Amino acid sequence: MVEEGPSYVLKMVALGDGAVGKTSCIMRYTENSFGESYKATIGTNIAVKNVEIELHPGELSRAQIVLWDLAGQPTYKDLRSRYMVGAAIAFIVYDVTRPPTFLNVADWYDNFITVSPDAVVILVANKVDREDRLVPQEAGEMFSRWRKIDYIETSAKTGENVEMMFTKCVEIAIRNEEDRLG
Ligand SMILES: Nc1nc2c(ncn2[C@@H]2O[C@H](COP(=O)(O)OP(=O)(O)OP(=O)(O)O)[C@@H](O)[C@H]2O)c(=O)[nH]1
Ligand SMILES: [Mg+2]
Repeated sequence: MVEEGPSYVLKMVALGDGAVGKTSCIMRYTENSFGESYKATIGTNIAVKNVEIELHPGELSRAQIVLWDLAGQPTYKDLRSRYMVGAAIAFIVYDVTRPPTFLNVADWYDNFITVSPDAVVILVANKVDREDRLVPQEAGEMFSRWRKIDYIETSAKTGENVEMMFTKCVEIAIRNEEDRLG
């Protein structure tokens, strides 16, 4: 018998430079779809995903994940810090074929952690399906060890690790919430 556990509403924000694949990861996760053509996100889009997670054997927790997809283009900088407020989770994405998007990860991280210091953060190396990869795995692992955050390699195109990335963050965020509530 699986019993009904508590339910949670978690705000999750997508961070990272323009065209790294934030919207694509969200689309893969929420609709299991992918598009090759690039349409820059204008301002913010919000998507919702309901999940059920068996964190403790025999007890099903429900979570509604409210995904805030923020535009990565620099013009939206002011808007973004306001949108980061109250996030339980952030995923910071870079494009492994474009080193500058990796070099900006530290800025994304610092800006976010100032606004939401207790949130769960995961670093996402996206587009690992591409043959022209330039940012090695070691670079992402270095950042992850330095800032003590999780690191995962994904492809929104093939779907590799995308669901796992979201599930992992949600599980950690729920555990944190449980600890906080006692
Ligand atoms: N090969 C490959 N292409 C990808 C992948 N993820 C995204 N893309 C492509 O990269 C481009 C940008 O993807 P988006 O998801 O729109 O990027 P974004 O980070 O939301 O960009 P902004 O909304 O401008 O901040 C699109 O052309 C996608 O098809 C991936 O894993 N592999
Ligand atoms: Mg987008």
